[in-house]
Amino acid sequence: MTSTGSVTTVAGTPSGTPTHCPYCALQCAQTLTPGPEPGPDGQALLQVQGRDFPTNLGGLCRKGWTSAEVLTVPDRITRPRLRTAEGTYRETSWEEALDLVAAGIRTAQRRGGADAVAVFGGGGLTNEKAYALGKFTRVVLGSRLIDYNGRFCMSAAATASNRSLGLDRGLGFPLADLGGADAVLLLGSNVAATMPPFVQHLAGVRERGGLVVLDPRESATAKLTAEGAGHHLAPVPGTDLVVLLALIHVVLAEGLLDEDYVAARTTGLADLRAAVAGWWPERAESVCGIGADRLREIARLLAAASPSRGGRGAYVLTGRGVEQSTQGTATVTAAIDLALLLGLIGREGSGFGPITGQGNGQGGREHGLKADQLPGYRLISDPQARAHVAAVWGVDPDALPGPGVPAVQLLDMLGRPGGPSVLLVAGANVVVSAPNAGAVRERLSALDLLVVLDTVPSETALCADVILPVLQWAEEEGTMTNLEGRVIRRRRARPAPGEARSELWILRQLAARLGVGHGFPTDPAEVFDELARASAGGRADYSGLSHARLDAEGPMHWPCPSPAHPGTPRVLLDRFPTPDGRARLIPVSHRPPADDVRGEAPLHLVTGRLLEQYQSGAQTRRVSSLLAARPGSFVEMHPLLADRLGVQDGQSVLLRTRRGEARAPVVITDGIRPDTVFMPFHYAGEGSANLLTNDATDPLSGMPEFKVTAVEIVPVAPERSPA
Ligand SMILES: Nc1nc2c(c(=O)[nH]1)N[C@H]1C(S)=C(S)[C@@H](COP(=O)(O)OP(=O)(O)OC[C@H]3O[C@@H](n4cnc5c(=O)[nH]c(N)nc54)[C@H](O)[C@@H]3O)O[C@H]1N2
Ligand SMILES: Nc1nc2c(c(=O)[nH]1)N[C@H]1C(S)=C(S)[C@@H](COP(=O)(O)OP(=O)(O)OC[C@H]3O[C@@H](n4cnc5c(=O)[nH]c(N)nc54)[C@H](O)[C@@H]3O)O[C@H]1N2
Ligand code: SF4
Ligand SMILES: [Mo]
Repeated sequence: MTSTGSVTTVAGTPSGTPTHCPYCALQCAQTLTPGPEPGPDGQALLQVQGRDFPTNLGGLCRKGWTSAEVLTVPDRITRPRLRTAEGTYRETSWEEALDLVAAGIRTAQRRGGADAVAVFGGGGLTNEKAYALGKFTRVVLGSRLIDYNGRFCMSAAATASNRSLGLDRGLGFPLADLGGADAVLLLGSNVAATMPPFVQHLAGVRERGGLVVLDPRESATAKLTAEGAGHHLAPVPGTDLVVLLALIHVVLAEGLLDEDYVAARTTGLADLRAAVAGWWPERAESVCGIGADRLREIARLLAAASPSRGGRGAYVLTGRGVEQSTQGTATVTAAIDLALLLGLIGREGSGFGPITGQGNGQGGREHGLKADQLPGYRLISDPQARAHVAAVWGVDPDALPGPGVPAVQLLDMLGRPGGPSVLLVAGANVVVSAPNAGAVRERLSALDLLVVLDTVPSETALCADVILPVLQWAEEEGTMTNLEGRVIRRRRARPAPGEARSELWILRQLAARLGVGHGFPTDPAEVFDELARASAGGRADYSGLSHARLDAEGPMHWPCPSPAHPGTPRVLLDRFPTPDGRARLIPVSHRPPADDVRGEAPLHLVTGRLLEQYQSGAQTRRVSSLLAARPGSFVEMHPLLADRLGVQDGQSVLLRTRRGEARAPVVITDGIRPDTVFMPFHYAGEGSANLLTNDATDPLSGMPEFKVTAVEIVPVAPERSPA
């Protein structure tokens, strides 16, 4: 066993079930083997080993190593549950639970029409489950109201990529390509904590001094720039777009652009030039707080890495730090503009890409969980797309509903006059992870019927009238699409616990009760074959893939339009899928965050992740070693700020924003700007960060403003310990 920091690798190729980690989009390869110990359910506990794969190179992070524990947590739900009049739950049969859900749906739709029932999906669901859920919503419910937690994650990057490049595949190249570059610009991404094995791909660029990290905190990733490995820029939160406009300004003013590439492969240079003319570095400095000379230095470093100036290549990558903002699409657009000016996109050894977060955040949007999309990344408003998908589904195109609304808006409509009165949630824990979570909890309680499909009693499941127990990860067959657009196989290594059932079975049962007796197969391979047909000719074309082919030939990148096609590791090499084949340079302008950091709420609250916890914590707070490592919420602040507020390390503070209040202990660190505090969002209860966050959204993508909130902090008198 070798260990490099938080990544541990096991040599050798053990026998067992080859599959991938349940959590993030890196989808590290694992081998699961039954161990000698029986679990609480009498089945052998699984042992996890890292397996060699291009993204993780055999490594796993601490969450991956401990992932098997998620399968046997003590409060795993194994039978359907109904809420009782007393507000507790009783177990029931599938018959009773499904009959009740179907009756609730029928009653709601009789009164309020098709859109009286809404669906909220998740980016952790397999492609097969995501596809079936999208089809169920459009065909059986006939409702337009479906969206998913990927809206909170990838929507700004997807909107910008589609608009500028005509395609959104997350990374358009294999991750391993980063290894050869001279520069990597990481915009608001903390991969050292969020995808630890990713860091191996940054070794080359760090050796050459070219890693540039933009983050108001000295994150684990920012620390990787120390000792000559690169640069950490800590902007005022919410001013990333100004940093990018200044970098573009310098590239244009100093003639550092790749003129041939820009002339041959893009349009819009004149407008972009005009838009950035006013963002000379000294003016940018006054807004973003990063020195003008440093901005010039970074622009020159990136330009020198461009192949057009003799460099080995450069990458511009975005994370949630810059995307989860009311100007998320604009900021990603500027990142793409910069990459285009330097001639990086669609060129081997260079590139641009957002780093997809959830295990299947990519596949979820490709196969129909997003309000405006049909399978194959087709637009639901496009008549040709509707005709194609309707033919595969055997329905009249006119019977398909139109586009729905983005997640934040959908949650806000619940239980209001004219809004949905029934909600089905599969694969999300919105009362912890949605912005302004206090208001979301209220909306859920205004519903006539809330149905949550989950493996555990998450905080959202505990708001439900009906909880349906599902299969997860090592209990099911299916496919996932990772951050590189690589389609991989998820394989079963353990029997279903108790009476838990796959969503595929549940949707088939509900469809039958609602009068649709066909079109919902329960074999994932069969669902995949239909999904492949539905995607044929679409942007995300999977029609050359099948479970059998992926098993025989290994993971493959989409588009893969025929059984003989080898898949497409690198996209956009020859042309952009826009009407004229060119990428668009798009001018964008800076707006400050929706919350005003002044007066009553004078500090910036930024939120994000810890290595040892995943998302809402529904899974990882139930894994004993992860909970022990990170037991609860906290607020990180600079010693200067702690002094000013008069608080000590470990002391509790009250945080107040326009949305609500939270309480958490202080952690003092000098790795953060003195005008900014940081909270992880993994926790429920009084330390829940999303009680504070802003549900204002980006007008183009619907992405909420998770990352920057104006906050007031008040010390709470230390409680006297009982005598
Ligand atoms: N351990 C762990 N790993 C995960 C996850 C998890 O929950 N836990 N979730 C997965 C998912 S779904 C996702 S989306 C990815 C997310 O992966 P990342 O994007 O790497 O994660 P975050 O911590 O949300 O945000 C990254 C950084 O943005 C910074 N930031 C905050 N505000 C700003 C700002 O205004 N400007 C800039 N430039 N930076 C800012 C934060 O300080 C933080 O360090 O991680 C995936 N991997
Ligand atoms: N303040 C703040 N808030 C944020 C963010 C932030 O950076 N800051 N990041 C946002 C981002 S990027 C994301 S992706 C969201 C994620 O936020 P959530 O939607 O809350 O994500 P998870 O905690 O992954 O929830 C997944 C749920 O699905 C369950 N589950 C697992 N497997 C299955 C399955 O196969 N089927 C079903 N039906 N259920 C399953 C899990 O037990 C869990 O309850 O949070 C967002 N919220
Ligand atoms: S980096 Fe992501 S996929 Fe890899 S082991 Fe950790 S959580 Fe799992
Ligand atoms: Mo995410």
